Amino acid sequence: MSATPTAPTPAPKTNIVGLAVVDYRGGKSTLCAGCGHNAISERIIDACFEMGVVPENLVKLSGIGCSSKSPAYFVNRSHGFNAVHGRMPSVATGVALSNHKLMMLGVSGDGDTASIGIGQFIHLMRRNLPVIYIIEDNGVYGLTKGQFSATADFGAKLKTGVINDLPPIDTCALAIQLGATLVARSFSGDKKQLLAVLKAAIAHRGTVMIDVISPCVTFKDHEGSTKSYKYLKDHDEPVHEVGFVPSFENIDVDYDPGTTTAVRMHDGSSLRLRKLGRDYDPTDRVNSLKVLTEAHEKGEVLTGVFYVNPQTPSFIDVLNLVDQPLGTLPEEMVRPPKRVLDEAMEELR
Ligand SMILES: Cc1ncc(C[n+]2csc(CCOP(=O)(O)OP(=O)(O)O)c2C)c(N)n1
Ligand code: SF4
Ligand SMILES: [Mg+2]
Repeated sequence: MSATPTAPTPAPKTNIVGLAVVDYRGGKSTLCAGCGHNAISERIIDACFEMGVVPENLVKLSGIGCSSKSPAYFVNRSHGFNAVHGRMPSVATGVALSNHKLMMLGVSGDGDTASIGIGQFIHLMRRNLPVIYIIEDNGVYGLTKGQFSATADFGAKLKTGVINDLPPIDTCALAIQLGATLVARSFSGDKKQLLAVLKAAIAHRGTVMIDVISPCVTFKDHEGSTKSYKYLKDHDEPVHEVGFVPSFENIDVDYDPGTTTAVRMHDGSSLRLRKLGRDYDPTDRVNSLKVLTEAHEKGEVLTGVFYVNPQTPSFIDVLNLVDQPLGTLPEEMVRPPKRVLDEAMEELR
C-alpha cells in the first residue's frame, strides 16, 4: 500500500536577522493562568521578533516578585540577572556601563519598584541610561499573597475587604519629572497598544519607563479593585492610538499630520501617535505632568506614550565612554603599569 503524500510544512516566517518567533520564546510560565504578566511576556516576544533583536545581545534584568520571575519566560538565548528585591537598577547601571553595546530590558513589579525599590528607581530615571524598564503593575505584592503596594489607588479594596487609605505613587509622572526620555502606560490586555509601545522602546536610546497595568487574577481581580480586567476595560482612556514604523520598513507610509504626530526615533524609525479626540503633544513635558495629575483627580486611567524625547544625550554619551565596551578592554589598557604608579607616588612625596 502506498503512503498518502503529506503537504510539506511551510518554513516558519523569519525576521530581519533570519530568526523565527520560536527563537524568542522562553521557559514555560509558572505564574497563575490568566495573570497579566504572562500576556506582557508574549508581547515582549512579539516585539523582539518584529524588531529583529539579536537574542545574544539582550540582557534581561529583574528584582523579586511574580513579575520579576517573567524574564525566564521569554528570549531564552539572552543573558539574564535576577537581582535582589528592588535593586535591579544598580545592577542595570553596572551592566550598561561595562558593555553599552548590549540591549538592556528590566522587568520589575509595582512592589519591587515603588515600595522597596523606590530609591534605586529614582536614581535610574534621572540618568537617561539606555534601558527599557517595565513595571508589571497590579497594585499588590502578588508573590507574598496580595498586600497593597505603593501604586494601589486610594480607596481600592482587597479581597479581605481592607480599603487602601493612602494615595498612589504615579510612576509615570515620577519618571517624566526625573528625566526618563520615553514614558508610557499600557494595559496587558491591550495587545496592539502594548506591542507598538514596546517596539518604540526598543528603538529608543535612553531610559524608557513603561508602566503596564497587569491584573493579578488571584489577589486583585475582584469588585472594588482598580487594577482588575473589568475596571481597566471600563476606565482605560488612551490619549492617542500608538503606531510604530521601524526604520527597515517603508518609512514613507502616508499619515495625516493634522491627526497624527510622528516622532522620529534615534534609529530612524517613526513613532506615530494618532489623535483620539483630545490634542496631546507627547514632547511637552510640563503638559504631560498636568494631564496625568488631572486624570488622577477625575479617576481616569490614561494610557499611551505620555512623553518622548529622542534628542537628550544618554548617560553613555554624557560619560563620553570609549566605543569599545569597558568590560572587553585588555588588561594592559585598564591597569596602569608600575611606572605610572611610581610616578604618582613620587608626586605625593
Ligand atoms: C528584602 C526583601 N523584602 C521582602 C521580600 C518579600 N517579597 C518578595 S516579592 C515581594 C513583593 C513583590 O511585589 P511586586 O514587585 O509588585 O511583584 P508581583 O508579585 O506583584 O508581580 C515581597 C515584599 C523579599 N523577597 N526581600
Ligand atoms: S499571584 Fe497574582 S501576580 Fe502572582 S502569578 Fe498569580 S496572578 Fe500573577
Ligand atoms: Mg505587584
